[in-house]
Amino acid sequence: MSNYLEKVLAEVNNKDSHEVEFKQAVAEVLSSLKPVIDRHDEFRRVSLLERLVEPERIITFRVPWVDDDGNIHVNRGYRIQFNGSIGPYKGGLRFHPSVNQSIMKFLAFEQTFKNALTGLPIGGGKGGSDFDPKGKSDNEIMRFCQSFMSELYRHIGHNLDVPAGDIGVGAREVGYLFGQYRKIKNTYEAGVLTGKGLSYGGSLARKEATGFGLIYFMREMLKANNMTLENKKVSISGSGNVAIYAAQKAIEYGAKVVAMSDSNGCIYDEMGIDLDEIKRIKEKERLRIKEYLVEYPNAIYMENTQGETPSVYTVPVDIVLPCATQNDINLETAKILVQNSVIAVGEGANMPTTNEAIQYLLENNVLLAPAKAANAGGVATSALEMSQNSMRYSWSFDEVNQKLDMIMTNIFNMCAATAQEYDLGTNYVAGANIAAFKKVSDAMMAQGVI
Ligand code: NDP
Ligand code: 2IT
Repeated sequence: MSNYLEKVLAEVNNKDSHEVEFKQAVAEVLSSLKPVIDRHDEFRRVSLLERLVEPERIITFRVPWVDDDGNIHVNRGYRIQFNGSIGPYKGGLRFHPSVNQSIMKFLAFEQTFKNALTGLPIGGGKGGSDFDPKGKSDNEIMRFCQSFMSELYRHIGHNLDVPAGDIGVGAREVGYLFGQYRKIKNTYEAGVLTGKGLSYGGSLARKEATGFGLIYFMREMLKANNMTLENKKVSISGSGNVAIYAAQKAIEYGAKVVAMSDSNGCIYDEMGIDLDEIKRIKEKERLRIKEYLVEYPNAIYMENTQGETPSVYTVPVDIVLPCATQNDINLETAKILVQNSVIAVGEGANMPTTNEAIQYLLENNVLLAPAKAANAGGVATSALEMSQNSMRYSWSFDEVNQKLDMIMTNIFNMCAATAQEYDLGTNYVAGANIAAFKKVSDAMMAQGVI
């Protein structure tokens, strides 16, 4: 690493020493940037990296709500407006008990680069709460969302900051959030949230976009290495929004999805998983994945054990798609994947692979589709939703899907071309980091020291 990069990284490590995930995300990006920083001393002269790692604004707020028995609870809400140089802050909301400032900052930092890669005019942001939606009634979810928006509304707007979904936040939650925003502001500002329902300004194909986009990226990455998805065995960590639609598109391309998971454990179905049954269990009934055994008693269920490799990564497959949460694949897990001769890993989740595991996978010639490029289809389609809202018009499913495919293909080509330009072979991780950095830094340089 260059002296300048090392200095900035040391400052982050020192200033934000308790923010483990944020430090990890910054180290991952900065460690790729040496060739660019070495060529351009002007970044150091205007303290560009120091500004790049400091969020423009961090908002935290109290979220009180009343459960069905009349008990009062208090959660913490966040919105991190990380970098607005390319457009309004854009990024999802995560409701999960693990949410804290470090996780919010890492997600908003990653989002800044991801959004730049889409080529669309969106800056980077993220938000959420340590609220746990599991086991809550529909009314409790609604009251929580209303309380959350009663504070968030003053910080967002279609030209300012546009939230969407992430873990624990889907169409139901976005609906309640939008309703409360509309009520408080007394205006129909459709483009203030994305991932909306189709009856009130949502975009066709937004629900499918992150998973489909991941597979479009994977298709291009395999093609560039003379392979296809046909007849490949796939395991997918998670069974939420990203996991389900990644599975659907992979199956459409002739792959066989043999394993999927939730936070409790994994199902393995040698015959290929019945995705309609997964949709019923997870999307509709919001049950545990173990329920799959009721219809398919011949499938195998493996419960996760605390501290041990999640079972979904132990099954023999060609392609692995982590679509659950951060740091799912550590070095030990990466070694298992290499032992099992996995060809490719596609990151549907944000930062699912630790930095040591990334290194190990790349050294062992596993093709790695990095999150900030490979899962950008969701936010890209959110930006298409914003376009449609501005036009007061909506495109057909095919039209949106075609645009998504083109965007993902462009992103892959950009990562590959950048890797080639800097002599990095098939290191698409560094390719994505450098390509994204160039876009964000160009916009920041042009706008002066702010
Ligand atoms: P969902 O809430 O729909 O699904 C999350 C899935 O991950 C569930 O199956 C959940 O299991 C599982 N999971 C396992 N372990 C954990 C854990 N420790 N914390 C949280 N979830 C866990 O979320 P999404 O599918 O929307 O998001 C999945 C990943 O994709 C996240 O990393 C998100 O940031 C990323 N992403 C999402 C985008 C989107 O458009 N939604 C866009 C780009 C990235 P269980 O049911 O047991 O909770
Ligand atoms: O991580 C992500 O890119 C998302 N959760 C989607 C964000 C969005 O604004 O659609």
